Amino acid sequence: MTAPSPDLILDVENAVDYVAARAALSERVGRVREVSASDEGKLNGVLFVVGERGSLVLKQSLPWIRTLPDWSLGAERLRREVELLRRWSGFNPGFVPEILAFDDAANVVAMEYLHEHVLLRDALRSPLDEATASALSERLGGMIARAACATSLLGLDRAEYRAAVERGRNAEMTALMHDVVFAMPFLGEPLQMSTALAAEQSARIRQDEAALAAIEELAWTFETRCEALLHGDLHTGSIMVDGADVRIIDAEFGRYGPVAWDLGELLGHLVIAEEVHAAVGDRAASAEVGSMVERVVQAFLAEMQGLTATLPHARRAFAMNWAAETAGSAIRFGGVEILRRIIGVGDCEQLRGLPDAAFAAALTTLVERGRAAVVEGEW
Ligand code: SR1
Ligand code: MG
Repeated sequence: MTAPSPDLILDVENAVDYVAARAALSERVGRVREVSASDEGKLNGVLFVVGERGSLVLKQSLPWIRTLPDWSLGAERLRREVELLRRWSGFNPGFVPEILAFDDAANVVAMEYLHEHVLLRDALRSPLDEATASALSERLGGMIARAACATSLLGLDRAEYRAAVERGRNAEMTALMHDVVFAMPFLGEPLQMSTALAAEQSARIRQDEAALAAIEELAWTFETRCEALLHGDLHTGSIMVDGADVRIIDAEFGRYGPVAWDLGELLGHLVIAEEVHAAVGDRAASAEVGSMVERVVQAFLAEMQGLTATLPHARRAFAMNWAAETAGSAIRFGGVEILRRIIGVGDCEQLRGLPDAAFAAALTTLVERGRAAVVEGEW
């Protein structure tokens, strides 16, 4: 059942008045020249506002999923996103867009408009040069390690950690992510990408006892391990890049959870990009993106080495064992992320528009690799 409509639903027309009524926003943009709506973003509405003096983005959460309006979802998710982005900017300065204002009555955040940045998912559609692939891998792996250290028991004392876990609960969004990643795709729910081939692969996975048992275990870990403050949905559509400059967006799933989920979701999407290039015969681009999978993991481990260098010996030994174990579990989480994008409601935008033969090749290979990652812990 759809939730009642809120008083204000921002659109390209009323956004002009919305900005004009708020001094901090109107001073930034001046007289508004153009407002356009983004068609990205499954959950929330996003408007780009460009004025004579400057620009900004307005993002609004409504009490339903934007692309699935019959699906109710608490609009306060945006407050969680704002909190998480503010928190992350503390240990990852420069990795988060500037937050200009948060309106908790209308659930609207005004943020810096990153004109030059594009989604990493889109950047990965073209071949990356070696220097950019290398710098991006280093930044992304390092960023995940810094968040893990700063918000876990490695960086907080026990009382601080317990309070942070308590504050960081995000039950509704955790339940949504659980359902769309670990449950619905494997229960035969209607497919988003309803091609015969996707349906066939979905039926195969649903009869694969080894895969289903491994996914049960991952769902358990996802729900019960409150290690550190996660972004919670760190796929390549939640990361904006300009060359090697990285900005993290869409943090409404932020919560305490297993670091391997953040790392693994990212790795899974790099593997998807790798296989899309392979399916259209661009081997060099495929190899370059493929190499980022290992490079992100190495950067995560290297940053963990640096960050834990001054810890007492035993704690450091534990931390590095934990980091290695996290890198292993990330492959498994990456596998389930690949599978759910292909056979679930989360959708795999990267495969859209591929010629039939390339679509079939990418889909089949990705299901094989996703399954191997989940069951064997290897891509
Ligand atoms: C209802 S589909 C929700 C998915 O979109 C977001 O990007 C998240 O990945 C989530 O799983
Ligand atoms: Mg998102």
